Amino acid sequence: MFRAQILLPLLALSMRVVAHGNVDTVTISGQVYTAYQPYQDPYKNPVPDRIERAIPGNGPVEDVTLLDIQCNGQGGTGAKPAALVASAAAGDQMSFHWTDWPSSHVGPVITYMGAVPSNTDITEYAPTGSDVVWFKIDEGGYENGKWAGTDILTSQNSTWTVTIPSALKAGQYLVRHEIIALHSAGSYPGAQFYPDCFQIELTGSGTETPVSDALVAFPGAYTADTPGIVFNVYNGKPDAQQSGDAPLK
Ligand SMILES: *[C@@H]1O[C@H](CO)[C@@H](O)[C@H](O)[C@H]1NC(C)=O
Ligand SMILES: [Cu+2]
Repeated sequence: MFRAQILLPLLALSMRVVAHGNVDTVTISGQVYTAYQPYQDPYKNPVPDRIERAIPGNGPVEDVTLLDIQCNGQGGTGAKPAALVASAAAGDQMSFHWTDWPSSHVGPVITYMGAVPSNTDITEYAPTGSDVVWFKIDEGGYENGKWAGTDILTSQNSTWTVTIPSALKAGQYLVRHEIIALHSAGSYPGAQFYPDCFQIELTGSGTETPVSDALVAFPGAYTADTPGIVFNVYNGKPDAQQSGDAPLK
């Protein structure tokens, strides 16, 4: 009892100073882009144009019911469209380089894409929570004693690389790349979501679109009951149900 009373304020203090993280550069089809810099861009004049939608900082979203869970944001407002669009070809690679990721923040690294409606431009499109447009193209979880988020990421120069499905139909897409940190996820709320969204224009001769069963909305994809969102990392292995890419049709 005595010990707990002393430890609690210390813990609270250390949680405030711990660094989290965000994507700081992204390489798409060989072209390197500076990601949105939350601690620099807003203070520049003019504010630089980016392919990434603005994020409020390097901290997490924890409420899975807010629009913020989609592309990051603050206070439920979500993220606004960005000015630039990266060009990519189906089958090409995208590499996300994260700022130093704290070793305590273990969890999966997941990437979704979302097609922009053909009558809309991506620089004006922000999906609502009822737009069921997102499909998973990549996920790393826990395998052979290693977490994607931290162990693998750190061993790869803080870089996560995904391949755009080669059969995917050309057009504009949002790319939502996230780490879910599970170090406090034993109960909800607790899991920490760190999503970053990028705007791409896909070329190529692909004709396929995701099957409708594979599509989710943000918010909506994650709930307080989703396996893997409530998870005790200190007491077992993660549920494998989140793995696998979305099937295309
Ligand atoms: C690590 O990634 C950064 C950002 O992409 C890059 O500038 C740097 O050259 C990489 N380092 C190595 C050793 O690959
Ligand atoms: Cu953190």
